[in-house]
Amino acid sequence: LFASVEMAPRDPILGLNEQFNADPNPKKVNLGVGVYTDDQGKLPLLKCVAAAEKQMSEAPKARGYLPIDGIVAYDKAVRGLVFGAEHPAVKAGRIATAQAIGGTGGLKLGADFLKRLNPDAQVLISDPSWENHRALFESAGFPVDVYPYYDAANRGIHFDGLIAKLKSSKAGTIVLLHACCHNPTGYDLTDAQWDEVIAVIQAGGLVPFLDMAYQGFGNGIAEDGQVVIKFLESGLSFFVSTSFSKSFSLYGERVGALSIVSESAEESGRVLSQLKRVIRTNYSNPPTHGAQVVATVLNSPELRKMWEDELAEMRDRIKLMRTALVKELSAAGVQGDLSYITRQKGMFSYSGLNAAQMQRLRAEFGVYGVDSGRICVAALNSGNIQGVAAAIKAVM
Ligand code: PLP
Ligand code: TYF
Repeated sequence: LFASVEMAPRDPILGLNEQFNADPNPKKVNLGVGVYTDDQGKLPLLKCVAAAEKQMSEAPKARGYLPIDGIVAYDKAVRGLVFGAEHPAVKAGRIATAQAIGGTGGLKLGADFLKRLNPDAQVLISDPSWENHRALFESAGFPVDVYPYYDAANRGIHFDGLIAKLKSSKAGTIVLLHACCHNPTGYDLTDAQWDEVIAVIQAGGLVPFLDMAYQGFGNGIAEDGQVVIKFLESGLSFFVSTSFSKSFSLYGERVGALSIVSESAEESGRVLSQLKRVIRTNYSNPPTHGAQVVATVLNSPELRKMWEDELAEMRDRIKLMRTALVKELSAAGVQGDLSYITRQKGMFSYSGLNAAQMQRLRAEFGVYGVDSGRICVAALNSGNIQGVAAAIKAVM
């Protein structure tokens, strides 16, 4: 039966973890996968999460099947977080939100739904993007092309190229956009650039799909969410996938959501009914624990405040590491303008190092980053940063 099955290539990022774990170097540093660790190099268990779990364990509940679209209080809390509980679009019932298996699950639900709705559409992702974007939309049956994004020469965004590509795309083209903290480059559009993107999308009849995997890691929860509000105010119909993997440090619980903004409550009802069909034929209904934790935190003023503070702490520590990296690289003798490191947002820095240099970093120094040159600055800490800076200098 399986004689003709070929070995599939490893995930370029998750595959690095296996290599890292097998490396006997005691000084090894994992800057590959996008996971936040604290200054002790530990994956944090947020206090708000522990408190919610304590509450839950003190009043243990039997676990029946959840509704197909997930915990009602969770969906409502996510909608409030992403769009604002008081926004007229929310109050008008124009936004359907369904619990999903992580941000990846939210993207896949949206992709499967869109395939049924508009089977001949093309999908555009940024060049470069999170590797899984292409794979995921291709596996849903779409041809996937790219829009220009990273401008290596100027260490920023190739905005003219992006706009030109959108302008030349057919109506109905699905455009996947990183709402904040672009993975892998760390470069985000400015407010004015978002306005222009929205105008072009609107004029061309394109379908926006926002991927929000790092809300709160850029400038703040509300600040990072402003992009979603801009789309909402434009009157467009669009998709938003949400991930709480990073913002709640709940990677393994697979907590996410898909929200679909439509034109009326009536339309939203029909859209949700079709979305539920996609869910039912994939996994029937979602799991309880992680979403219950997030709902408990978001719906309790006290725990929510705790979460906002803990998220701010993660964001501030990442910013501190960016400044420290600039300082340590300079101290190690790296010349030139390093300000791009502090201009980038979120967990990642596109270092500009090439694949050969990244491979040397791994082989000679035990510093694991992605071959694209991406390093996870959220995994730097006061104990490893000097060594990392010296290693980078050595391979330059
Ligand atoms: N989208 C982007 C841009 C990501 O970096 C990630 C990272 O994991 C995801 C989506 C997926 O999130 P999750 O781990 O919740 O599935
Ligand atoms: O880009 C990252 O590192 C994170 C984690 O297939 C990740 O988004 C990486 C690869 C993957 C799933 C998650």
